[in-house]
Amino acid sequence: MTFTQSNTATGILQTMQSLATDQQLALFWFIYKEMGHAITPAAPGASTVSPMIAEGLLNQVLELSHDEQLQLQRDLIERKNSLIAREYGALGDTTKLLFWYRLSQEMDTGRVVPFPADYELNPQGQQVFEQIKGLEFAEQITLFRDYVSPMGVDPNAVPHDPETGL
Ligand code: 45D
Repeated sequence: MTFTQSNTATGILQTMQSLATDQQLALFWFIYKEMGHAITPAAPGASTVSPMIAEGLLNQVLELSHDEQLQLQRDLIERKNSLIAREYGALGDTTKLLFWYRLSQEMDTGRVVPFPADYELNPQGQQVFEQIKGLEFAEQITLFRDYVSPMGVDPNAVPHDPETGL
C-alpha cells in the first residue's frame, strides 16, 4: 500500500475509500468534529436536500441497538445489501450527506452508538485527514458528497434478491 502524494480531491477520495471500514468511520467522525460547527443545514429550497427523508431514515436507525447501528454504518460503507442500505441508495447525494451529518449529531447525543474516546486514526488516515483540512470548504463539501454517494446499495442497479426479499 503506497500513500497517495496527490493533493487533488480525486486522490484524496481514493485514499479515503481504500482505508479499512472502521478507519473510514473514524476519519469521517474526526471530520465531523473538525467542521461540524461550520455546517448549517440548508435553508428550505436552497438545495436539493430532503431533510424529512433523511430524518425518516435516521428514525429507523434510532430504533436499532448500538451494535446494530455500528453494523449498519459499516454495511453502508461496504455496500452490503439490506433494507436500509437500499433506502439509503435511493436518496439524493446531498440528502445522503445530511443523513451522515445527522448520524454524527446523534452520536453526540448518545442516541447513536458513541465514538470510543480512545480510538485513533492510523498514519494513513491521519495523513488524509490533514489533506482534507487543507481543502477549501466548497471542495470539502464536494469531496464528502462524492464519498457518501456510492455507499449503500442503489436499488435501481442491483437486482431483486429472492432469498432476502430485498
Ligand atoms: O467501538 O443541508 C469504530 C450542505 C470502531 C448543504 C466505532 C450540507 C470501534 C445542504 C468504527 C471507531 C451540502 C452544505 C465504534 C447540508 C467502535 C445541507 C464507530 C452539508 C463504535 C447539511 C464509529 C453537509 C462510528 C455536510 C459509528 C458538510 C463513526 C455534512 C461514525 C458533513 C461517524 C457530514 C460518522 C459529516 C461521521 C458526517 C457518522 C462530516 C459523520 C460525518
